[in-house]
Amino acid sequence: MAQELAGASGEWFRRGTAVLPGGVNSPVRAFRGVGGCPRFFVRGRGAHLVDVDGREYVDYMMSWGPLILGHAHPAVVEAVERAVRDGSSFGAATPQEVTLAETIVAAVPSFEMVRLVCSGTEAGMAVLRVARGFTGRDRIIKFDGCYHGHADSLLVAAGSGVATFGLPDSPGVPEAVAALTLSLPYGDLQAVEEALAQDDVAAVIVEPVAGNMGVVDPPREFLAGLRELCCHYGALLVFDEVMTGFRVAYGGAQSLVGIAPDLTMMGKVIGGGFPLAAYGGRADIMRQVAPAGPIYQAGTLSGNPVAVAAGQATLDVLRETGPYPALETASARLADGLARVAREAGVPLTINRRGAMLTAFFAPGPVTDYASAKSSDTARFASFFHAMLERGCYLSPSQFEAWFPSTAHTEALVDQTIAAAGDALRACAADDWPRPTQET
Ligand code: KE4
Repeated sequence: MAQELAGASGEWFRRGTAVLPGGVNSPVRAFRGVGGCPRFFVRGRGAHLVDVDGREYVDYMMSWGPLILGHAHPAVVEAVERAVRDGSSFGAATPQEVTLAETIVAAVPSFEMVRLVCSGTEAGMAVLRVARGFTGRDRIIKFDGCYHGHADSLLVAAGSGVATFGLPDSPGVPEAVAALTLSLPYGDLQAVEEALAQDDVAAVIVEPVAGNMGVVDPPREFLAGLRELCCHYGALLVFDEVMTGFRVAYGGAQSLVGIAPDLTMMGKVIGGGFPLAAYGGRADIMRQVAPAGPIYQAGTLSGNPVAVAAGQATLDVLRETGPYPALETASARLADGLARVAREAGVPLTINRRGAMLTAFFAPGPVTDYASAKSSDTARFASFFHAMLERGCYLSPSQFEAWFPSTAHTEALVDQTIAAAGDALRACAADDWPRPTQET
């Protein structure tokens, strides 16, 4: 694969592809969705990233959501430095993990108990096993376009028909496992009721605000309808708040919609940029988790003291400073500005936003589910992504991801981004949406 690669990033990408699958440690980083050479970064500070060539960018990918306070926030850095001086890992209980658990339980309305793990995927694996163990049922319902990590039961595509059970969404996922998961259209309560009436289902798992098809709010009564249906049919309702938790509100999306799921998985913000995630909810369910109960789940680095220090510092700053009104103002300014410059450039753009997470779909819209999200012009997104890269703005390298403004994204940086976007859109339209300069 002949590649003309840009600068030192190109050299690191060439070296990386020799020893890392695709040159990266997580697929979306490889720029396959936008073409060109992925950037390799050496430093983050506030709202900015600096790459190996010394180029600085205003960052909206923000490590995919954890960095709601920006890169290298002083309170997080100081807490981590202090913690690591006392040792990096004990593999034993620490007071700090109890304190963080108390903080999370106090913040999230449906939490009576919580278990700390190391990634959203691990939290997803755990909530499914706990739901299956608690209900004695095997089937799971998820929704098209929602992503809950790469556990086998959750890497499942929609069946050929709405009612047919899942098909593996990756080689290596056994058909027998995929067949236990049904993926339904996001927002389709009737499909959910038909599925729940047809089979005993252990859990319905949903992103309360979708972020992995791009940002999509569910229909108004969808979540309340899921709550009612799960109660009626004895399935557990699981909210995946890995992305929304402590981002859209201190208590997560569930605190905004006033719905209490039975279990919730969390990640990203609660780790403050370190490998820390969690799952929790009703005490009667969580008490079934080993060693309190028989459902096994474990982890060498679960509740790691350094990661816990980063998470605690992050949640403490969020609780003490209450940045959500300012995040809402800055994110709304950004969304409105992007919509304005797209109109001025004559480019159909649909901006979906919930709090400090938003997506600019290259589609006339509305974008209300996976099918309408997939109608976006990904080629135009790719051109726009590279035009913004050239103008010093780093976006999430996929049309089907979100922008994650942080408290470090000042009004001046937002206005700078809007101006860059207007210039990028006009340039792309004038050049008929060029493909990225470095072909992969
Ligand atoms: P992790 O295993 O990546 O920590 O979490 C999985 C996960 C679970 N639930 C939701 C709602 C998520 O958004 C994620 C992970 N998000 C992706 C980006 N949308 C992480 C980026 C990546 O895969 O590299």
